Amino acid sequence: MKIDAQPFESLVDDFQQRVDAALERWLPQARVNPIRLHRAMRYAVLAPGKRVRPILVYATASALDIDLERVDGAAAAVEIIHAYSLIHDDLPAMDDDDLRRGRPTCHREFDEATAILAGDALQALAFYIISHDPQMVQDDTARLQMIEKLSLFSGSRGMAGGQAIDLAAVGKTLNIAELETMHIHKTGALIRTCVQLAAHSTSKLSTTQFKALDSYAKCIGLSFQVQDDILDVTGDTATLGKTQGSDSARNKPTFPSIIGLDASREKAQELHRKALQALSIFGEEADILRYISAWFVERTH
Ligand code: GRG
Repeated sequence: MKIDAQPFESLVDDFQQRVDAALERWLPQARVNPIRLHRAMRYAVLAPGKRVRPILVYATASALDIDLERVDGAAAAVEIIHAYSLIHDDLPAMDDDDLRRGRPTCHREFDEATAILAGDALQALAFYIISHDPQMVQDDTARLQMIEKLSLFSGSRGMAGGQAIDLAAVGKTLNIAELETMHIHKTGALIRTCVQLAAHSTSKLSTTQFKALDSYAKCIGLSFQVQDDILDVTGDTATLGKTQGSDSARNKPTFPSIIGLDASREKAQELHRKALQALSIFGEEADILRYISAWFVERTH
């Protein structure tokens, strides 16, 4: 299916601006004590990232005709969890990276202890937002479901677990199934959360629709990572805003290193096709989600 990208590009810009405003509202001011910690939190979150995860929250909400202010908190919370994961991932004890989003990593700009604390405090802030935001759906059961999903998918059975598998895999030979399992957790789980948080913001969704959206999210969560691995080989550091080739330099298993570049591209396209297939029960109201799936496999950074 060919989607006319133009109307969606400006919608995505709107979503980016919208989440930036929400993040600004929720983040502690830099002049408030403890100043250094708050500056580090703001530095990491407000750095120029793509805002893929909040965009997905808003896109799912708009496909489901949910008022966007109802998901501002969810959009901010997933981006904040993502920012915490990047801070910790870049630490010397993990990937030991110097560059993130085109800037020095948080521990390089501040110091290791501040970076660890900034990650910790951001994780707590995300849960504060989800449990507190007065604009969110006024249904305690739905709010609890969102807290449950965010904690499950970002914890040891989701993103943090994927990171543990990743660290254990350095220098090892993984087969494609093992690599997929790692990425389904490390990258896919938080992307899946984005769609589910929006879906829990309405009571009008049938189980079939919820499952279809979840299948879509699983496909694009993995395609995003396949494309990330491809870009680690084909991208350049300036465009990526992080060090190109860092995965292969660290001897990390990636899709191109296991199945080759061409098969990796085909894999990304296959996941894109499956994502579109999962959305087949929805009409053109879900075109924004179809566009996002295409964007994930065509992006250059
Ligand atoms: C430390 C608990 C813990 C988890 C770390 C997300 C993660 C798990 C590590 C980041 C390293 C990495 C390359 C993960 C793969 C997911 C990914 C592609 C992250 C980068 O996300 P983008 O491209 O980044 O959305 P921006 O900067 O645009 O937000």
